[in-house]
Amino acid sequence: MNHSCFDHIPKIQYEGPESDNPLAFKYYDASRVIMGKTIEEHLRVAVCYWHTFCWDGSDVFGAGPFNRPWHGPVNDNDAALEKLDAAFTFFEKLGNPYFCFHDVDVMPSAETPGEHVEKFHFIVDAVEKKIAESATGLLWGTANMFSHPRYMAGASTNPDPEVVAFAALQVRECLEATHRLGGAGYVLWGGREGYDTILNTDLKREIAQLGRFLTMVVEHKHRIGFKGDIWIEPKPHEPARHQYDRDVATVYGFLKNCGLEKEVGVNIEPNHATLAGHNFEHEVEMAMALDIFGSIDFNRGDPQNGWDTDQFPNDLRENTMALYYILKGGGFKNGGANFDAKVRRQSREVEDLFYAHIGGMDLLARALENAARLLESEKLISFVNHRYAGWDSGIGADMLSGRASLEDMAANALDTNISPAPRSGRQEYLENIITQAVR
Ligand code: XLS
Ligand code: NI
Ligand code: NI
Repeated sequence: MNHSCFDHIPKIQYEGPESDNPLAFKYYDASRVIMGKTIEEHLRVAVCYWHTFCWDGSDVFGAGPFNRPWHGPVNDNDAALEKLDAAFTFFEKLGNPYFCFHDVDVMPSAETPGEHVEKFHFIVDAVEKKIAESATGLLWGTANMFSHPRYMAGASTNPDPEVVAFAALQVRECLEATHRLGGAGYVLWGGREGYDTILNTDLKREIAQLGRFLTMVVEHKHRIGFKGDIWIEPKPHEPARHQYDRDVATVYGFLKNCGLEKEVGVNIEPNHATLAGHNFEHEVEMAMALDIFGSIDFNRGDPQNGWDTDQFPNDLRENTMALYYILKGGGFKNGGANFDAKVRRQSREVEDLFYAHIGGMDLLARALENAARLLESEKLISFVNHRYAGWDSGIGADMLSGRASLEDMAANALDTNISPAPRSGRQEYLENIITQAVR
């Protein structure tokens, strides 16, 4: 059933860059082909359930001003079904091919383990029907193991194994639901896996718990035959002072330590990258280099403060850079472009949800075109290849292949009396190439 709250919103169409219609795409032309794939196939856009359909606009200073037409007074089965109607009506109008959800986003509130399972199953049945009738599928699912007070000291890293058992129940249920709903991936964001003070924390034990839990999740994935990917979402802090999944490189070290680097990848969020002191493209390229690139939670932070403000992306240069490295690395496979972004608190009308997503999709389509042009021109790549060309043969190639030892390298330096000439890194020249490519 369609929800009537969007009756006044037309189906969002592509009208081209000259259009003045705020409820139309200017750049996101879903079926346009770029480098052999349509824009829709490249980006695999997803709308997130939590910020868009669950959040009521509340912040730490006050109650939520949104008053969404689909938010009932109590979060029971009927309210969950109404929210589901609203979500799929929104997807139909926007034309996004995917969505993402946490278990608790879609289901009515539940307290006990039995209640959780019963209520989750009830709504997953309804979600399955919706997906079957609509053009929007599931990109990824995840379990929310951070909002309920039971998780205040973490989920799998909790000092109390009973809390970990509850987390195991949620993950088992949500992973199985994701599988059943045809999801392409399953995400584990660290939530409260970290700590606020070392004074009450057995760090070594917590890391062991985290590793064992992840191993159990991977085992279960194989047991049920889920063919999608599992991704960890790095974040350096917030909510905990120290989060174990700090950034892509830290996650990789952790995966290596557990022997799971071939099993688990990363879901990168630009606002988390900047909180970790990196930029977006650094995290993308690091994941590509380590072969753990999975998916992206597109958003942006505020350069002047240190929070996860989760604003919709609007920086064309930043996103051109990120998409360049995504395309260069082969693009999305199971992953996609999820908008883990929320409208500002005063943007309280349903139109604002459309403006936000239209803007984000237009931005990504434009950034994708820029990135494709950059890649096809080979300007950056040929510069970089030339810069490292010395490694293709001679002592450089011998060192990398393991044929040359430290001794061989040192002897080579003496024998050939090397005197390497300093060369320009040409940063400004390269930045100008980006300036020219960003349109
Ligand atoms: C929070 C995270 C969260 C994950 C899903 O900062 O971005 O929204 O994406 O649990
Ligand atoms: Ni996220
Ligand atoms: Ni976030």
